[in-house]
Amino acid sequence: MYLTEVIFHLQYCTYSARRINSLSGGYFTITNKGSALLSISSITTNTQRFRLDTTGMTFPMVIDTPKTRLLRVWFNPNSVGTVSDTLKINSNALNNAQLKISLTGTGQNEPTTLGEIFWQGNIPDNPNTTSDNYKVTSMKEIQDVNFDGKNDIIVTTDNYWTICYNGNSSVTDDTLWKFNSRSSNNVSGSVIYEDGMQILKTLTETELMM
Ligand SMILES: [Ca+2]
Ligand SMILES: [Ca+2]
Repeated sequence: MYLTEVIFHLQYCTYSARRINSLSGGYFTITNKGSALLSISSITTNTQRFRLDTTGMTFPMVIDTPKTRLLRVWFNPNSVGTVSDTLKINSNALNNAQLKISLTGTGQNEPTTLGEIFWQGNIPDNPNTTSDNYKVTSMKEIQDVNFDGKNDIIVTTDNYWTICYNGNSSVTDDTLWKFNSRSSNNVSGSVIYEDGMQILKTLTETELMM
């Protein structure tokens, strides 16, 4: 029996063809199948075209057993053609102290037509509801919240989500954060129409304290 055994569900990730200068997430899970804490000291890539999303993350990243953690690696092609890289995950796992995942993606620069769909996704289930109406009730642009220089998008849904999407996605959607507004039968409320959602400017620390 391994003291700390790590299981990765992917050995490679192919991002396929994405619009150049877009930012698209690839998703990985790491499961600690051992009997001790898994401690990940670093996760690296070689190029700037693939980058680990470190939002809310500090190293060493500790994963309890038998827990799973989702990771996102952003692909940002800046020219036409295929780019490859290797994600290296260094940890105390006895079965694989440096796990490598191959990353491949292709930058594409096709002429676009009016009304073309740049990316799309499905509204997720809300685990706080038994029945879900996946209807989008409002959608607005928000200033750039993930610092890629492109504005992002807020969507509210009838199944009590307020979701912030990466506006610069390509092909598939990427959720930057989401907020549930239903905590019980008595405490719930969705944003039911466009005027029910207001986008505020980014608040300073002083304004937040007021
Ligand atoms: Ca549900
Ligand atoms: Ca953005």
